[in-house]
Amino acid sequence: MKIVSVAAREIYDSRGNPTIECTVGLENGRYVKASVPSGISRGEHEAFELRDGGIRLMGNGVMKAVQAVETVIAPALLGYEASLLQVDNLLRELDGTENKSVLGANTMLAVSIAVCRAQALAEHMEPYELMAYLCEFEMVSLAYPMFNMINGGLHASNNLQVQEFLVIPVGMSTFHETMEAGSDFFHILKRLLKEKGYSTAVGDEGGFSPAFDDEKQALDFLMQTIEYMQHEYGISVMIALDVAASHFYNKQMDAYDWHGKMISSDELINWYAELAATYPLYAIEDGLSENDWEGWAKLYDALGNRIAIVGDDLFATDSQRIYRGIDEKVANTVVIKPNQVGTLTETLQAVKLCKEYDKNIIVSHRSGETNDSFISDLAVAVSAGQIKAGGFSRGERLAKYNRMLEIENQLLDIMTENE
Ligand code: 2PG
Ligand code: MG
Repeated sequence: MKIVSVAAREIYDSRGNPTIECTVGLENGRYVKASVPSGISRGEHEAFELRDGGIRLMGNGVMKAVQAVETVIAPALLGYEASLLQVDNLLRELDGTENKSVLGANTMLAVSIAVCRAQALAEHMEPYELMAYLCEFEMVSLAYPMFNMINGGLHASNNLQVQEFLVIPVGMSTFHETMEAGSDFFHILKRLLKEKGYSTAVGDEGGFSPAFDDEKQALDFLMQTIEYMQHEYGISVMIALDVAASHFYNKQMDAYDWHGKMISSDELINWYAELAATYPLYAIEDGLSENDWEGWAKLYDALGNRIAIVGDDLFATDSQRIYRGIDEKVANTVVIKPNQVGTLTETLQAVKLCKEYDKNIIVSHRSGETNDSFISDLAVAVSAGQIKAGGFSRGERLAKYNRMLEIENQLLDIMTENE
């Protein structure tokens, strides 16, 4: 089916910053839309995000991106088949750079996702079905949710340097049940915080952001909630941390600024080993800086057989960097974020590489989000081990989890029809 219109506009994300939304029209008279997120703890290896600069909207406007859609991309796509792979190729040709510095990864991704939805619509498929089909994956599965219960780092204004304290309820047989456990956890933690006089205001990703002095306090509150969940409901819950360590790494000193003290990667690794011995720790994401390959190899060597060592800023959804990581044995899990790379085709290529080398995948949102729930379709399409979409508050976070619930219902319906 042919594309008959491509339009874009500037909308606002969950932090009140501008972002781009793209609308694609098809010859059957139907329209589809997509909008893209934006991170604040951005890795330096991510593809280029096109913003206007200047004083309007503090330089963050995306009218240049809107214009790129309307003057460069739309004329090239009109009359073109709504085919994700072909359109992504064309987008990359039109941009012509490795890091998307002409059209912008944000611009390209908005179009790429809209076209994926358009093709799915034309072929009477759900977007997750279409992506699985394009990748030749024979089955799809629902990822486990990782709920971000306490926000720190650049996502909150407290003293926590670790950016995300996530929890993973384990042992449930459906996404619905896991969501119930997540909801209970969130509300029990809220009650505990209130009882101790802490703020229950939330950070950028919908987890609490109390004025804790240090990481231990956050972990203690999580442990109290975990014990309660175990005792009252018989549910086990594990912990994961996104340290986002690039953001307190000091290049000049080649050391990490940890609560005002300069420490080495070895010292951080020792702390992680202590955490792994003390807490029900499932994963550590970005435990070291995005360029500290040597440190990563040591971290993986020390803990890779016990917990998930997860690369986010380190890999930036870039197949070359993922390949280097496989070669240098630095991680067993890769975070996948489409806007780090700019097109869905490249995102799916990164996924395929991970699968070929048996690396687990976590599909992730960004800290600045819209209500677009596309990453849920992506997580299901690629049978990601986990999906990271925030805490248990803020509509733009729940939009992703709610789409997972919807997909679970669809898959259950298909299973019962086939019985
Ligand atoms: C991360 C992300 C999402 P940001 O580091 O994993 O949680 O944060 O979008 O700010 O880069
Ligand atoms: Mg991260």
